[in-house]
Amino acid sequence: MNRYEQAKARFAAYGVDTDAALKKLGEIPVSVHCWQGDDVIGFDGANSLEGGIQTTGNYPGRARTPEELMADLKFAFSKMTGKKRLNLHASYAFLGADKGKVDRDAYRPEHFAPWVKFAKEIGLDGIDFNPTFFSHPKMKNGLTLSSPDEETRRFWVRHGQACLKISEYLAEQFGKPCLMNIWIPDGFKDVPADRLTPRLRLKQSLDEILSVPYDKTKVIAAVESKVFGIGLESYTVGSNEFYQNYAATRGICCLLDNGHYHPLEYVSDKIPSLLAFYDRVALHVTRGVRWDSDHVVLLEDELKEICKEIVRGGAEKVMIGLDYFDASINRISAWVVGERNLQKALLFALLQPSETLKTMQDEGNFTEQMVLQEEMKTLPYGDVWEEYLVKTGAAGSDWFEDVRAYEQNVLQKRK
Ligand code: RNT
Ligand code: ZN
Repeated sequence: MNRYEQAKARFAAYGVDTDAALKKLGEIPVSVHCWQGDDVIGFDGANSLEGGIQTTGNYPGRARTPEELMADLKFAFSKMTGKKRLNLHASYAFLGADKGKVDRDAYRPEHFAPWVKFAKEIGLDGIDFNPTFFSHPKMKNGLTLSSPDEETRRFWVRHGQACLKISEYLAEQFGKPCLMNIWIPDGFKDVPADRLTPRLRLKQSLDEILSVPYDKTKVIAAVESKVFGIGLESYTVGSNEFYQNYAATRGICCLLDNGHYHPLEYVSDKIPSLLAFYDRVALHVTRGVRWDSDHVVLLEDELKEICKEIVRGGAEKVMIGLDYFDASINRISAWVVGERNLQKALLFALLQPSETLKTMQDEGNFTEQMVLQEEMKTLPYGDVWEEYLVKTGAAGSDWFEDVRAYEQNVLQKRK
């Protein structure tokens, strides 16, 4: 018996089918964010990140052009595993001759055609999309969709509307729905004089965006709440309560970013709470260290709990996306480590004897439930993971050697 066969027998003793788990793992799509490669700068004119978020670090090799970002992404994807999608921001438009002439409120599907070509060439499952409501001169006093300045507010509404059309195009190109996630930075550094009116304006703006006809089977619109941003510590217009009620009353989706809550609130607990009311829920998987710092996703307990809830709730109901940006280490490695950790955590979740554990819970058999949960923690997951890499032809655990070579041959030459 080889190591996988031995592991398979160990899991089988608990009623867990490792072959079935590996098959399922290969079917769960993960949307990989394009913005880890260039520190969230984009191609449409920004040279710094604005809107309460920040990348820290100065590691050499940031992608500075669309060509560099695509090359890096292609290389990073070759070291990842499983079914993957690309998560794009509007600021990554290919404007070509429209550069300097067409602003974000008039971006069109054709500005994203090179991304479609790229994603198809490297065999991705589809593209998800995000309007970019930050790092742009049309933000006024830090506000976009909630701005009291009508011209500013209307500009950003038109941006959202343009993005709905682009999302619809992306869905059509792959024959799969496109998640369009709305996150805005709007908020205040200090004690607000009015907490309600900005929210009423945001509500109106979102209604205006969603009033353009779009095919709801193609575009899944989502809203991402947040508790605070850097320099916007006292108030966030798009709070959790605001967006959950908005999504519920408008029939759209909530996106949960696990860096966007107080440290003792857990997204693993929010997923099933929302699934009690919504058909689906979207995620931004990240790792906040003391704040929404967007560190690389590591294989930690909360990630495992999140993945257990994804698997238990029905993986097709949870749209998984990654959202982190570390500029202090090799950016390709950051991409790959985070994506592989998510896959490992999904595998861990798929290898739990979930039905047995549920029955124990229902029967009030909490002693045995604890014993089994703890016993499961030391089973040979690594051997099942290695089998997955072999079966899917994914890069082995020595993938970093190639990243080191890429750093020397490509990244270090970017000066
Ligand atoms: C910011 C949000 C948002 C962004 C990306 C770039 O706090 O998490 O999702 O990180 O859209
Ligand atoms: Zn996010």
